Amino acid sequence: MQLDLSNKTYVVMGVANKRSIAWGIAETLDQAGARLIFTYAGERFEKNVKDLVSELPSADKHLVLPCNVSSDEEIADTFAQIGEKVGVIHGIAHCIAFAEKAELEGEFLNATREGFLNAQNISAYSLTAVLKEARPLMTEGGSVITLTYLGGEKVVKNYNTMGVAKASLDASVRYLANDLGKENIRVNAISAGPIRTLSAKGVGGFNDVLQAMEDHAPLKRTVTQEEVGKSAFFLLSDLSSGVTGEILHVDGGYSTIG
Ligand code: KAL
Repeated sequence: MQLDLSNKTYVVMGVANKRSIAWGIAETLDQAGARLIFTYAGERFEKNVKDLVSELPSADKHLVLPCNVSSDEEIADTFAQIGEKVGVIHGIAHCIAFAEKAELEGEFLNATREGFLNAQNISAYSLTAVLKEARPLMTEGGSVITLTYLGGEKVVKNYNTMGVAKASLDASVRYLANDLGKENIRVNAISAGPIRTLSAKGVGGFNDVLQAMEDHAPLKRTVTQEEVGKSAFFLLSDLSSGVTGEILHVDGGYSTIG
């Protein structure tokens, strides 16, 4: 069993700022000694990510690259660069989702074809698209995680089109786990409880969801980026060597309450 990740390399996709769950995961992996490759969505996040990474204790060994996951060419290009620069990778934290604001309020029935497909494209298909390019670099086996949410399993007010995208992501995790298990590549998801991130900003009802956690979750509180980071460490490391195709709820037990 290996708790030290100093000879491992992970790709962390989707840091927007220091509140990002992806950043909580990155800090945990950095502390364990891993080498990290960060990918960001567009120019507006570049400086943020580079500044944050430069503050990590092991900043020197990490890399920061752009990757717009709506483009197959960009994904191929990013992973080609990763292959050239580091060779083998041992895992990925895919922390990427998007739905237009209009899709995140009122009735799900108002979803537009374009909004629905865009959410599926960025939030669900991107995991498969990334794994197509990452697979040839994972020659020593590995572990991949993505972030999902309860709204893909149950109806959560306002989550709407994103809920359907998360259901698709959850199913993708199971099919990808089945495809890649023979190569000792594991694929799992963390279903985090609500955390105040940039994604959550400006979408209706977020405070009510936080309050419901404090009132009804068995732990009677919300969870932190660090707690998701610790569970991500479990899933990305050898500690979870027998776990794949799983959705791990890091939500203070909220999803168990009827
Ligand atoms: C029920 C909850 C309340 C909030 C409802 C919907 C949340 C949807 C998440 C989705 C990823 C948010 C967006 O895509 C927002 C986007 O339209 C505007 N924001 C951006 O473009 C910013 C700048 C970038 C960084 O955001 C993204 N995503 O690229 C759900 C809560 C309780 C739990 C949450 C927040 C779940 C989740 O999926 O994030």
